[in-house]
Amino acid sequence: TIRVEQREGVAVVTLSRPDKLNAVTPQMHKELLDAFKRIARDDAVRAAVLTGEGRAFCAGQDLETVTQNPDLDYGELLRSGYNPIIEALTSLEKPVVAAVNGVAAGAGVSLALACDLKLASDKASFVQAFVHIGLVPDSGSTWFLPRLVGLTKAMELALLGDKVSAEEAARIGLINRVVPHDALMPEALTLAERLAQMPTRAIALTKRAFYKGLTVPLSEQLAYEAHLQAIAGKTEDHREGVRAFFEKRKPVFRGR
Ligand code: LHQ
Repeated sequence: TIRVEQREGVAVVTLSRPDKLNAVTPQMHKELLDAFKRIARDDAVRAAVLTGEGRAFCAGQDLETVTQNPDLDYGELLRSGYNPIIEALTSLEKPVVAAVNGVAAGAGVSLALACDLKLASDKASFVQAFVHIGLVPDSGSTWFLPRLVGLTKAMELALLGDKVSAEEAARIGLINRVVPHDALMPEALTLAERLAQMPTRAIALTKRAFYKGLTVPLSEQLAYEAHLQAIAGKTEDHREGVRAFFEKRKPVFRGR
């Protein structure tokens, strides 16, 4: 239900149930978690792209799996299905680019929000669909939304569940940038390839710092930055960066 391709230091993960708008099944949970665990372990991969096949990015939970199983424990579905994937994305020590190719709904939006940089096609849209079926935003949406767009807008998106265009999503800071539909994958790959040649350790530590910083007081964050900088300062890539600066040449970072 997903495809993983590898090229030039970049892994491309494609949600692949196009006839179901890439709605998420238990099988897809398993495959996604597996894919990001493998990406985490593979030193040759230094960036990832997450996208969807066909006209949708991801329609969220496959609601057929819900109706087929009236005893389904939703808490458990989140704890064992979605949450580990969201944590795998945010804790991945490599940058992840979301290439939102079409509509994203429910937990499909959450998947995109858990990526580090978010590009969207001009045909993409974002729907906090949960409220339309009497559910709470999940898979991190209640955490990400107010942090990304502020509480005022987050409340509006979640309570009304209106479809937001890619352009509006970029304007409110839900995503980084909108690109013409046909340029989406080329741009996402160019961006990921660029990231794959950057100092991977520093990027990993930066991700960690930002996520921690969202939940701690400044004094604690200053101490954490000092801790992380001590680690970054010992990397080969840091030494190479400084050397290249004085030699007035482009640095060659190896991700260690
Ligand atoms: C679908 C789906 C879908 C199955 C379109 N499932 N078939 C959930 C449950 C429990 C606990 C844990 O957490 C979660 C997390 C969640 O993600 S809850 C939110 C689940 N997602 C939704 O409620 C979104 C439902 N879908 C939609 O609102 C629309 O389909 C969107 C906005 C995604 C796209 O709209 P359109 O472009 O107008 O397409 P469509 O509605 O015509 O859909 C096309 C087909 O895909 C259609 O089937 P059909 O046989 O008529 O062609 C839909 O039934 C099917 N489909 N989403 N999530």
